[in-house]
Amino acid sequence: MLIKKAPDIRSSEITPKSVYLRRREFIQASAAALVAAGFPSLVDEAAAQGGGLAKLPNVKKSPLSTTEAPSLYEHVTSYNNFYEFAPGAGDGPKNNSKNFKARPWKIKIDGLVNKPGDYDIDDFIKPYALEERIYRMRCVEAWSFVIPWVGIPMADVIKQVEPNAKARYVEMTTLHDVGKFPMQRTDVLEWPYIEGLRLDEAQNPLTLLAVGIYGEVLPAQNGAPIRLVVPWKYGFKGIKSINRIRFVENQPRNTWQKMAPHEYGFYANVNPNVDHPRWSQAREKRLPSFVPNRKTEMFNGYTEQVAHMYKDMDLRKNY
Ligand SMILES: Nc1nc2c(c(=O)[nH]1)N[C@H]1C(S)=C(S)[C@@H](COP(=O)(O)O)O[C@H]1N2
Ligand SMILES: [Mo]
Repeated sequence: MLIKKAPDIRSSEITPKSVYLRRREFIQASAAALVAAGFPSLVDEAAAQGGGLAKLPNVKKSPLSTTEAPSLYEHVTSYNNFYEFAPGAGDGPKNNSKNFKARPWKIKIDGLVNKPGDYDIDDFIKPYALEERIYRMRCVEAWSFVIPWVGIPMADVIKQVEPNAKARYVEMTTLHDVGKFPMQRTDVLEWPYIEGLRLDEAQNPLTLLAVGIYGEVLPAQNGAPIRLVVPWKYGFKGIKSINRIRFVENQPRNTWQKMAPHEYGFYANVNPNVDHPRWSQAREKRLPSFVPNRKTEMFNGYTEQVAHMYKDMDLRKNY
């Protein structure tokens, strides 16, 4: 039953693209008009962009950032995947989240830790140093972006809460609240959305709990107020709007693995050599281009930082 549902979801993913493309033409026309009027191009200004949301203070730049130019804020915030707001990737999540309120928000840390806790989101964030990390991001559906995240290294949080010797995995959950997330009234996915990492993956220096993009708080469609960022894995691992982080002994069953286990696994490491059952993963479309004009790199280009975690594993079997 769940497997039959999955193709229905995918056919609906085709529609938003044409809407998005028309929007893109409009944005590019506006950019051209600005250049003609003597203003610098939007591309040059990408690093200075934002959406007029609250600025995050005291953000330290990180040496773990890529030197690739960030994508445009407008693109990163109007082509999203967030089933709690709209099925399929496109501008649905942006359009359907206009009234979303990311505060007040509670977050729970529990399971196999010495220091569990229930926090208000701002109290949770406060003790940690915020970093800007510009990462390449790659969706399992072969689109990609370069996004300047602002967040807390997850390793810092893990150190603070002290998982005990039995903890081997971290399970993360999206808030289940039909008042905030309209699609949770439907059964397009099993709610709440769940993701997980092995403890060493969660402790990897690249793993971030993001609270912002482009120096500002996260817009709703990008996962406000806090979401996971693991740049060497396919996008679906990056669970949004987290309200629970639980330390567990057994591998969590993540949402997309439940929906279609033969297509989406637990590890979901970006791998150009292992095709998705229905399409190639060798190349990618760096949005706003919809032409697969870039080669996808092993671990999305983060081999040096992450390959050691998988050296004894068959990555064809553990997809
Ligand atoms: N709670 C929740 N998290 C989610 C999703 C979702 O539907 N619900 N979609 C995932 C998928 S498939 C992708 S590609 C990324 C997209 O993140 P972005 O929209 O910020 O680029 O979010 C991931 N996190
Ligand atoms: Mo995705």
